[in-house]
Amino acid sequence: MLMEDVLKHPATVLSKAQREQFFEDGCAVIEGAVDAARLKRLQGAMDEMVDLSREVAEDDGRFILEEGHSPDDPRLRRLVSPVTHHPEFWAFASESVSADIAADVCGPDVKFYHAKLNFKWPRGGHKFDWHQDVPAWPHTDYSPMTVGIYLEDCGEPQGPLLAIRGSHKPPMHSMYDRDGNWVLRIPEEDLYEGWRDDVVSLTGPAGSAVLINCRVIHGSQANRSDRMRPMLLNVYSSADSMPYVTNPIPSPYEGAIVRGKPARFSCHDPRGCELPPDWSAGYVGPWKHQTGAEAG
Ligand SMILES: O=C(O)CCC(=O)C(=O)O
Repeated sequence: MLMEDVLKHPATVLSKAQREQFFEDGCAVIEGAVDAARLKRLQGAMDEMVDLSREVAEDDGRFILEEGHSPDDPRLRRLVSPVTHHPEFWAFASESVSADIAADVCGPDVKFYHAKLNFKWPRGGHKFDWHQDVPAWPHTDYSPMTVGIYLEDCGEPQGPLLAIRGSHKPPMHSMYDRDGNWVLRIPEEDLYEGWRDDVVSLTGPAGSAVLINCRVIHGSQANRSDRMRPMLLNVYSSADSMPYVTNPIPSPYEGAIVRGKPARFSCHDPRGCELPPDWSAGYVGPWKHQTGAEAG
């Protein structure tokens, strides 16, 4: 659904100002979005999954490990598709404020696409280079967006998500380098003059929701602190937005309608989208592709 049609529907959880900020900037932070009881359950599910990772010695499609990971000292970069591995995560993605927020910015009919739980372990947690999300998973329109939830407090030292305000509006950058390799990375020298003035640091206490438009340029720094930075990321679109490449993070819930009803007609934005490599042979996660990041 296109933005002008979304705005014809009243918002249910976002204020008018928050919704306008999201459409104008391509990003927003909603503090206190997740209630204390739900947050505790999500943290419990996360702890259970981290415990399970102790038995894992190398990336296995479920966990992407950070170097130094061991049974006594688990260090993770990502739990791939948390909705597949613990019911609490699917309950959250489908029944909670996460889907309500998506409905406020995607329109009343909302489709789930995929999820991930990104970690930045204390004194580590790799930086994420500047990139745009949607070239990794193009859809017929640009309604897809991510609801990110900080499961612990996230201030500057923890490596919060950073976004370049308004960068969802101009034509998108290529996620390939000059040699044609998919790098999911925008070199800073390719950004416009004065871009640093538009960087917003999306910090927030545990339970904050960070909203990210699928075209907005974003990234994050390493975690310089002694506290972990877990961030749950649920990706949704309008029900009438159709993905047309293999989902890099498939799950049994891909395409589930979590608000409203399924679409009868697809929505098409006239702006095309750069295509990613073929993910049908598997997806290794972004770190392997980003120049300078070690393999995950
Ligand atoms: O975890 C982060 O800091 C960045 C996440 C991100 O940009 C992504 O998954 O696309």
